[in-house]
Amino acid sequence: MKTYLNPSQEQWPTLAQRQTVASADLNETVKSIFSDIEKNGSKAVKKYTQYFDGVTLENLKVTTAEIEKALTKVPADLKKAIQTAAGNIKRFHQSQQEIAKKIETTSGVFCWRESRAINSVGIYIPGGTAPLFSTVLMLAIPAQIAGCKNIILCSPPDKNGELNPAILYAAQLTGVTQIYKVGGIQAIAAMTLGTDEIPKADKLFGPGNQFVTAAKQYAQQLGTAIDLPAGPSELLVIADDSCDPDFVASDLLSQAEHGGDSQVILVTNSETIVAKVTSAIEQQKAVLPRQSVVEKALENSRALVFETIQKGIEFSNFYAPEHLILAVEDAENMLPFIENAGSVFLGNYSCESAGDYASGTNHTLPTNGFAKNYSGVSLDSFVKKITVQKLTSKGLQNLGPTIEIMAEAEQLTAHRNAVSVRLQKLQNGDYN
Ligand code: HSO
Ligand code: ZN
Repeated sequence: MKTYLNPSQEQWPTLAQRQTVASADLNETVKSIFSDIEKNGSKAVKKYTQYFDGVTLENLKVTTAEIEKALTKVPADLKKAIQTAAGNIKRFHQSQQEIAKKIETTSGVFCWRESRAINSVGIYIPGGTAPLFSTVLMLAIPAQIAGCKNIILCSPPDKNGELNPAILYAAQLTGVTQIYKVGGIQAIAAMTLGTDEIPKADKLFGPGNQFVTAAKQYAQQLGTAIDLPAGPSELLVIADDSCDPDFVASDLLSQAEHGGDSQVILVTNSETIVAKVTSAIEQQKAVLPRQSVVEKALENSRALVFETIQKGIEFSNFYAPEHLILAVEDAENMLPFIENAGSVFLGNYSCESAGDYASGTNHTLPTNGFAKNYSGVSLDSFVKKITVQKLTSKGLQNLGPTIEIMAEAEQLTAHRNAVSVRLQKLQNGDYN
């Protein structure tokens, strides 16, 4: 980790830069797979599964028998841990349910908002080295609370044509309605377009590699909503003398282990802390199984020493991290100064892993500076808000003249008339 002492404001944009992955232009590939799947449905999906995942599948849908078999393979303690996490995630997302507040803006004019679930949501769970069954919890639980009718899950099959048992356990625990053994561009295309086997989703969720990301972007162009612009994981830790360098090192490593493109940043007011954290990183790293991934991530990570923690917070707001740990004295009092961050962790005991797995908050968060203008996934991501109004005759009499004047000024006479015909009849005594 390279250290910068009191970096000037001019250096901030460079220091806030994320690694730019030279992403191949995948658009043509994405388009051709989408159009093949549109024409040939699940026959095409199976063809790509054979080509990209190396397995020939007769059925893409995971059967009840397969789920039951998988459930026997998940160790009891893992099942229990998943249940505990699911309980907390459920409680936190249930607390986001809004009770419609009806307000009277003018006497006799009532306005309110109601939530309705998005009918069909598609959840993509990547396969590969780390089977993210925790992401199943983060996406399916709020979908279930929202009342989404179809909760479709797609994940790439392994070489034996199977899905990770913990993914299946989490899916059946959280009310996923259909599970398919499909990954990559073909999964996103199938959920965007709908096939003879896989239903069409109204909104797509979940992380993925550059193929999945490109496919989700294309899906968005076709009118299917997506959760967030995807990007590699990141963590910024602000630490002062009250921190424990071992804790800080463990947090930085926990995020660095996600991928070589992850970025972790230490912001502090003391060079001694940088030295202590760096040596703790060296020690802890030595026994990590994903050491090479961690090392790659640390190459594009940095330690920044500012004169004051306040200045460090300014940098953090500029960087807008996905995750922000405040390992500082009186962390809670610092919170009002935090303007841009996906999720904040207060004090020495709030490790990022808690939010990744089990405390209750969602781990699908804005990366790459998008915390400046996006929120993480929440119950809101699975609903639409419908506004409703009701005007009584008195309400229309009170507000009508305002509407008439505005419509007249916009030269929209029919708009004005919609008020005038009513007011006229009310004045005539046609209605009471
Ligand atoms: N830190 C990841 C989520 C995750 N961590 C899943 C472990 N499993 C989101 O940035
Ligand atoms: Zn993580």
